[in-house]
Amino acid sequence: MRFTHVRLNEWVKKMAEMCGPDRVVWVDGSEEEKIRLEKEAFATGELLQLNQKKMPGCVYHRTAPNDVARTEHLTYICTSRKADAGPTNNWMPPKTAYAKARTIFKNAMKGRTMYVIPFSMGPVGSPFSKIGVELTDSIYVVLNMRIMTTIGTPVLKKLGDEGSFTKCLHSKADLDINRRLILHFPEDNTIWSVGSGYGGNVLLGKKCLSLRIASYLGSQEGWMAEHMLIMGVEKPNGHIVYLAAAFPSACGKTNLAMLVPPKGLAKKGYKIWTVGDDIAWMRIDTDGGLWAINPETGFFGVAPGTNSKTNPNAVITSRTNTIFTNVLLKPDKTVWWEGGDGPIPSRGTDWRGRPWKPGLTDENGEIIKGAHPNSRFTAPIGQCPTASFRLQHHHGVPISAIIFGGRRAHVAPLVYESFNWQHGVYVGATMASERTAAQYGAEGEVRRDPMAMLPFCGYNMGDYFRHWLKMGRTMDKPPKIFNVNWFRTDNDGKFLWPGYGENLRVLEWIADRCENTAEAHKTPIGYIPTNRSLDLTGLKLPNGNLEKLLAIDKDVWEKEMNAHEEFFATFGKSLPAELKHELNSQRARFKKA
Ligand code: O2Y
Ligand code: MN
Repeated sequence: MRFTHVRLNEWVKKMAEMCGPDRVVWVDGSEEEKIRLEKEAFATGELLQLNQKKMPGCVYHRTAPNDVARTEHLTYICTSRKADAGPTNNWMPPKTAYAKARTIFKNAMKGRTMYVIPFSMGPVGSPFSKIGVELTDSIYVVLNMRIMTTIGTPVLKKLGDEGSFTKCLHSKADLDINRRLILHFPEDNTIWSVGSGYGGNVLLGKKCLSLRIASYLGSQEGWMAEHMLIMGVEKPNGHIVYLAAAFPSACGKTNLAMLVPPKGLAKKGYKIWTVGDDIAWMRIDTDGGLWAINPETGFFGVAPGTNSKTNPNAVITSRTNTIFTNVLLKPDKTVWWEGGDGPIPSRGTDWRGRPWKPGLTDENGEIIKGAHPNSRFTAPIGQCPTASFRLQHHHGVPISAIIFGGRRAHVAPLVYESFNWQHGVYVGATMASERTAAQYGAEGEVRRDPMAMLPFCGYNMGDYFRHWLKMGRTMDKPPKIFNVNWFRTDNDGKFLWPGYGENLRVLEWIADRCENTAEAHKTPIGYIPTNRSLDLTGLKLPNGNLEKLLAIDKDVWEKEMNAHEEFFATFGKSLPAELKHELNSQRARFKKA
């Protein structure tokens, strides 16, 4: 393949001059290349080959102990004006950011290879898709990008001589957290990431491009980049209703995206189709409706807690051709994690590379985990038993409903439908989740996370809300907007709803509402199911639970709406007036009720 894209060549040359690699290799995406890169990484210890009899095509990787999750405090939006990054983002002026990072990138790739990865987020050639080129000194990154996106020659071909692309530069450098920066330059369509070798910090097509840069591009070009799963609910009559759903972390987004229908509903003919588990790019199509693609081709899923009960489809998906990061390595070169299948191994090597056995404690008497809580599997979406047949469709799938959700013990009912798009935007903008005991921080503390985009919106969130409102006005047939809460508890802290596959009962109601075939009654916060409109066939819900799940407590909501007001105040003048109006209208409805 001849490289005829002058701007691309010049940029690669310039970045190589700064980073000083021993060689530059253009990635073609072929199978031979994958085998060659794996072999090289096995030789250096960057990767370990797993048991090929039990786990064909699977490999193992450990990251530095200080480098195990996205580092939000080191993540910046670098716009000329601070106001354009808004109150929810870290901001640095572009000039300062480039200068700071340049000193870290300088000769950071000495003795290493710089890989040039052309990649397409979305099917190559689709009007939804965007091309990026990531330069990296990590084979682990190349192999992950290979699963998560389409890479190599077909993308370069599509780029041609002058196609536009996001410039993505990454170096592990010395993995020093004090010299780690994740920088986004929306005005330059550029991302620079240095000092990390893990996940969202380095797979630059994922959060950095597909959410932060893409949300900015979407606001300029009239489309939406959202932190949402996409799934199809096939009804017994064969009609598939597509939903997009946003949840903060620790709400089971990946599990929901590939849910297994409970027996009763499966027997009726319900089926699930997985389009994506993390990101949705949505455009208004010629029918005036909203259509979505998943720009990714893989899952970067959390391993702990994933098992044949919580997510059988993820277990099947990650049996082959999967990269495991920071999980426990067993003596037979297979893997395990807390909350995984099978018996707890009697010994192994933990995610830090230390000998491990159950019950080991650290100097504070805390149990040492075999797998890091944020350990991951990177697996191709095509291997998922419920993978949608429309994954490669250039216009994606038509979205009938948008679902917001969070983990709320007492506030939100199991499900409610907003009155209209504008009210739905208010519901999304006030989304929140309560911390679990497993999360860092005070248990029960409420964290606002509008549209689950707080760490991922690449521009001022007030303007982002305004963009949502405008998209609604532009559509002939906007999707209906719902809110769900699988985590409501009784006074003893016991969950009222069984969750997992049973969540399909709620999705069924949502799908039926989209087709105007399910009953609801009006409350001050929106429409909720009538007692008989939720399909509970075969579910033994304890007496009284449904009423508790759907209850709306006026006093609790009074406090909640005060919190909304406080949250809105943090946006100052950038908050669209429509959202304050929705809050006031909701208050008035409660007064009247
Ligand atoms: O910690 C990381 O680097 C990964 S974060 C992540 C990965 C896959 C899907 N979603 C997320 C997230 O933080 O929302
Ligand atoms: Mn995510």
